[in-house]
Amino acid sequence: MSNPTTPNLPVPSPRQLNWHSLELYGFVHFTVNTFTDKEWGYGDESPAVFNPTAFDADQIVSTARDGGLKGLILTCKHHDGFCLWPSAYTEHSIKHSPWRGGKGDMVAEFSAACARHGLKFGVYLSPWDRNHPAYGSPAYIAYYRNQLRELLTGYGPLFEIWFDGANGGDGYYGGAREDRRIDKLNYYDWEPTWQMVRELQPDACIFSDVGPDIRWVGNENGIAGDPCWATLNPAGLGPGMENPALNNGERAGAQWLPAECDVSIRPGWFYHATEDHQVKTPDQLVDLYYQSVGRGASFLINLPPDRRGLVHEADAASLREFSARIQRTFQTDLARTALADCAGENAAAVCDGDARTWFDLPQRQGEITLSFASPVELDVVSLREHLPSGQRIDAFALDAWLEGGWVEQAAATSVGSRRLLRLPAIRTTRLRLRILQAAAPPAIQEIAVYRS
Ligand code: FUL
Repeated sequence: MSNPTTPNLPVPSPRQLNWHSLELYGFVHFTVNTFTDKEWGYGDESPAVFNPTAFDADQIVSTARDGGLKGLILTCKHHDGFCLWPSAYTEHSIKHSPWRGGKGDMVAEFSAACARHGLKFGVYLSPWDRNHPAYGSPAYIAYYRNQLRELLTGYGPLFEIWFDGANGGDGYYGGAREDRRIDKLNYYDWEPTWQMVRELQPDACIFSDVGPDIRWVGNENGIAGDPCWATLNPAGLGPGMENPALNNGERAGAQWLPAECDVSIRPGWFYHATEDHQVKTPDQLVDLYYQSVGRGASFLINLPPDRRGLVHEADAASLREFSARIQRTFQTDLARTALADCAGENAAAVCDGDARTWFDLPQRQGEITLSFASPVELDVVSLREHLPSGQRIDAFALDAWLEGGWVEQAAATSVGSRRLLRLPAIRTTRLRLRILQAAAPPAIQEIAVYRS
């Protein structure tokens, strides 16, 4: 099933394709900040403050699993420089904390718990280090790469490496207590660092503001733009630099660089008891799901452990209910029994529920009609393009047959990995997808229909 007029569109790499299938995964922000009630530690915190009283990686990971998350990314070192593993390159780590008598390795405990519960594991290693004396000089880059090598080699297969764009400013810096600005484009010399990730963890996706595998969505609210193109032109841009194109992507972008929507289940990235009543509600999380996954991006939800070292009950309850609602909505695809037709041709591949099949429209514009044997009640439609063919659709509309005529229910632009359309509840025997504009004849993998 290959199109005769295949254009030279950017397409995802195999590792990006795997990543696209995850859609929903989690962040775990945990460090000295949890105990000092800060969001950004200055770097002068004593390791002795890090003392979770009941840390249980299984509780955290199984809470994430019950919430439908497919993986977890741990802040192994945040901006304060404190390491959750006993790095050989610094004394500023759990080695000098009371936790497990200074003999513990929290990264190892998370990695093992993820493996036990069937979640993928990823690491966050803050490039900005407000503790390290050499931050700002080339010696720090060597230190950073040494630490990264420890994480890339000691903790099993990693699915994502998270390179934060927050870079430089004031800090402790080994006692200097000063302001250190860095050249965002050149200081970190990212290419060799990314190369090391490729060598040591070839299947891991590299996240930074501008990729090379996954881009930031441009806000920390968990909301992708509409449209949200999976393509971008990252040339001349580096992590931490202003780039207004991140939220929507760039239709003519030269590189496949899909967006990840990171957001915390609470106002802060770290746990603060004062925010116990501000945990996002299941409704809010559902809305964010539609605004991230539903726009072809991924949804990265942060679950910050509390001072016990557990996901707080309020967060766990909200996540569980969110997951139950998503599961209820998407458990029955009503299109599975429909007949799919495109100008007389059988287009069954769009509604067979099989991610490996798709239908090639003969032209750049066209219609696919789903007919149901008896009326269905629906309020959500899910569309997916066949990603190895690139993002082809530029504009489409969806109609329903109501009282003897077609009535438009939704119209939008980007589809890509996924487009979820939330509609007012309708009852119909026919749906019609109209492709209005496309860069090449669309390859449509899925038209699925649900009642939320
Ligand atoms: C930001 C950081 O400054 C925040 O503390 C948090 O880690 C967030 C995910 O990324 O750049």
